[in-house]
Amino acid sequence: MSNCIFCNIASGIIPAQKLYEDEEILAFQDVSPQGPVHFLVIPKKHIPNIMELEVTDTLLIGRMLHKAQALAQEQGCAEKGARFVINCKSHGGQTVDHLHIHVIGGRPLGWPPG
Ligand code: DGP
Repeated sequence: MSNCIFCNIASGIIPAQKLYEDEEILAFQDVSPQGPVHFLVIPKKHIPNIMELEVTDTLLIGRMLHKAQALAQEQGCAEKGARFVINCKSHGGQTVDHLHIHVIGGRPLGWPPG
């Protein structure tokens, strides 16, 4: 989608600090980090949010989660862990309407969310 920020990052129109890329998925640093570690994992194809995920996307979302885990480990989160978050629509606090997994770590995080 031409007016989607993350589609434009995936296609290289908008620059980002990329951590990983293949034909289906992209991981990059969040522009507004909420911890020493904060990156996003997105599908390159435009899926607006997790409510729109299809059963045919099962392998894709599995690969995204596995890549989120691997990158979190690379960034030193294996021992103490991290937060893996998918915000969805207005009540979930989603601000960019392109499915993304947040990985936030490097410090203790509070729970429950406000
Ligand atoms: P959410 O609220 O779950 O939709 O999170 C969207 C995240 O996307 C938020 O943490 C900030 C990040 N973000 C928004 N615009 C950009 C951008 O242009 N570049 C990068 N790297 N991150 C962005």
